[in-house]
Amino acid sequence: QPEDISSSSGNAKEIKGGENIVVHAVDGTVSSKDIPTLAFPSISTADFQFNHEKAADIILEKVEEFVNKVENARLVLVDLSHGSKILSLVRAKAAQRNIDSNKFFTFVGDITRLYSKGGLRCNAIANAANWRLKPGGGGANAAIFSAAGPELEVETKKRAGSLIPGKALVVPLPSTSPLFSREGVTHVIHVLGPNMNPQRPNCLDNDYVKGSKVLREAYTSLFEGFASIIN
Ligand code: AR6
Repeated sequence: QPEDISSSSGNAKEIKGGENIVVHAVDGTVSSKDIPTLAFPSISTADFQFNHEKAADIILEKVEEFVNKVENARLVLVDLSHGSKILSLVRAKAAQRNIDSNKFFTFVGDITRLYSKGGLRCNAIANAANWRLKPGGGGANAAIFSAAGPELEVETKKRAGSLIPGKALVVPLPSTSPLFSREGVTHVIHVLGPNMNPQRPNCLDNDYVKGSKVLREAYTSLFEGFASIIN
């Protein structure tokens, strides 16, 4: 039985990955492991210094909205370590809500290695971007641009030169990108969250009325972007 990934287009493709991974996308039939999946980091909670407790509430509110609306899709909140505060908060709060654990769960791992290191297939990954949509900086942004190769910067530039806080930009990856060939990721969705770090542009100076509104908008745009590539 060949390994397979879902294909939003339904076209048959064969992607040869590193080591012994041969991935076949099949003809539209969906088995449980083919469910369109978006992996996302917690937007704004590291470099952008957004309050974790407030962010966790917003993540769950937005996740719940999405999973109640979209039938055949999964969302996965990812962070690098088992000690992740945001993952613990979200897990604890999710347990108190009525969220289907097949449609939303947390996962520990590098968002650029979810399949090759963690065995988790994700069609799309979200990037906690900067407003210039540039590689580097740190965190998820640096890791994703570096893992995707120059293709991501080229494809991003074709679509936009910058991003407003609260907005997302869907970027299809060419099959030559290692994120596609090795990990099976077909789309990166850049998201710009609210910034509470005075060292970074557009700092909201602890204005959590504005900040929470922008973080909600960011997740709405991200999940709408994801919905647009699976429908
Ligand atoms: N895999 C999974 N999760 C990660 C990874 C990774 N490789 N790297 C970081 N995280 P951050 P922000 C988690 O700082 O707060 C950049 O410099 C991290 O632990 O990436 O939105 C950009 O250029 C945290 O839970 O994003 C922007 O200027 C989450 O990802 C700025 O940072 C988000 O942390 C954006 O800051």
